[in-house]
Amino acid sequence: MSALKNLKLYYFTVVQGSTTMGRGENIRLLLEDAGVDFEYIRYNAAQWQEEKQKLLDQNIRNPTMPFITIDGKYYGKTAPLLRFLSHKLGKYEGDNEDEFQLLDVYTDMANDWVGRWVKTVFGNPSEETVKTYREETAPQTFKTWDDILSDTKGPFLLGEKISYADFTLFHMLEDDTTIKVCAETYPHLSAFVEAVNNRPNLKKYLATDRK
Ligand SMILES: N[C@@H](CCC(=O)N[C@@H](CS)C(=O)NCC(=O)O)C(=O)O
Repeated sequence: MSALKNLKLYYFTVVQGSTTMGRGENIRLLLEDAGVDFEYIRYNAAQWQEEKQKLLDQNIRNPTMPFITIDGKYYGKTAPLLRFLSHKLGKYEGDNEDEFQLLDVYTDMANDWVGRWVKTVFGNPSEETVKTYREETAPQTFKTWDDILSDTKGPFLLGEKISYADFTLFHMLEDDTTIKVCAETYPHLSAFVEAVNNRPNLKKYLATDRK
């Protein structure tokens, strides 16, 4: 784990009044689960504009948050960071090429989900957009993930072993509160959430104020 010494994670302070909403939390959950020591640096919108300019001045191309630095070196973009960190840690990345591909697929699906969900939360969405999402898109999305989880013995996407895609799924279920993940309707999703909540390091972290 020495390769991950002096790691800093950067994301916004608050998104829609929440200190956990948004992409930064995916990375944080992985780092917390792995027990990696890191500093979480939070910027408000104005600070980010200043910091973004500094990164551009250092020839960092297309800087966005979340990003991390390891010994001062910049690494960007959420899903690539999850893969990069998993690879460095030697866990969470799957055990064979089929699993690597599946995790890519699940991450892609979660990104598509983010794309659909954000339209109902940000930018003053129309009533119709919200209604369609609530009544059609969200139930379909939740059902698909429940079905995927039913393909293995669970509780995680690849079965017994947790992977980086699980942190993304878990966090999307935190962000998208359209539907309650109850055991009657979504038994596999419900068991999944419980299993993530009970990961020893995450259990401690999730009990904090998560600032
Ligand atoms: N594909 C990128 C998207 C990153 C992104 O759009 N981040 C937003 C916050 S969630 C951001 O940094 N917005 C401010 C900006 O682009 O300057 C990823 O998954 O990390």
